[in-house]
Parts: sequence; structure tokens; C-alpha cells
Amino acid sequence: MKRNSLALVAMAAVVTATSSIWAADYKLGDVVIDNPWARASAGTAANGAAYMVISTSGAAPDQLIGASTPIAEKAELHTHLMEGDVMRMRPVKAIEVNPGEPATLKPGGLHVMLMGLKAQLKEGEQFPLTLTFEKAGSVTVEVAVEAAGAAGHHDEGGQQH
Ligand SMILES: [Cu+2]
Repeated sequence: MKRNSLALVAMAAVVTATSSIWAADYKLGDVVIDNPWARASAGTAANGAAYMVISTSGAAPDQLIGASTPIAEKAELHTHLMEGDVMRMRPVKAIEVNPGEPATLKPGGLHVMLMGLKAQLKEGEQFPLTLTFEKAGSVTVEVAVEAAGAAGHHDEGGQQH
């Protein structure tokens, strides 16, 4: 529950829609955002990444088209692609969410890249992340910061994520 950033407190005050700070999933129209989380960052790390599972209960597809957070200069939608033997990140314009096909954002795959962290991401803390969908609109979720080694593999020399 520690919040040592005034920016985070200010942002939390404008959270609207159906989000509840401690809930693990969020609904926005037909779109459901499940378990948003991020890895704790090293003290000097410039970047971080947020992960979640996005699904829709509607009949039509939607897509995640943008993200923003007060804890980073900007947030971009990224994917990982293999180039030869090397995994590289590449920005994508949108992340598709199709009925029956949840979009899974996870380490080594799709993610919301947090560029230019303004504060270290510390295990046990949360930060707000606003997600914008083409049809459903925008919702602010609270991203739970988990241990640096949480959930799955990480690239070697992973400071750059
Ligand atoms: Cu990235």
C-alpha cells in the first residue's frame, strides 16, 4: 500500500469507470482486462513493461490502440519477434482482441512498454495505467508490481527488458 509518489496519488483520484484499485480484473464495455502486472525494475533501469490478458465478451473484435501512465515518459505497444537467433522488440500499432481469442501480454511476447521510468517499480506496489481501445474507449487499471524474476523467462542481460 505504500505510495510515495504524489503523481500516483493525483492520478488515482481521476480513475473513473468501473476500475477498483485492488481488483485484479477490469471491465470496460465488453472488454475485460485480467491481472495487469509488471516486473520490479532495477534501480537504474530506464524502461519497464506491463503485462495482462485482454479478452472481449462481445461479438465484435476490438483492439488496444494506446496506453499511458504517469510513471513513465511514454508507453508503447510492443511485441517480440525472433530475428535469427535474437529476440527483439518492435512497436506495434495495435493489439487485436478477438472474441474467443484473448490477447495475452506476457514476458517475451506482446507487452506495454514503459519508456523512461520516472520512478523505480518496486515489488508490492501498484501504478495506474490507462489503456485505450478503439471501440470500448479508455480505462485506467492498477498494475501490480511483482518480483523481478516473476512469471517466465527473461532475456539474458535483461536490464533493458
Ligand atoms: Cu518493449
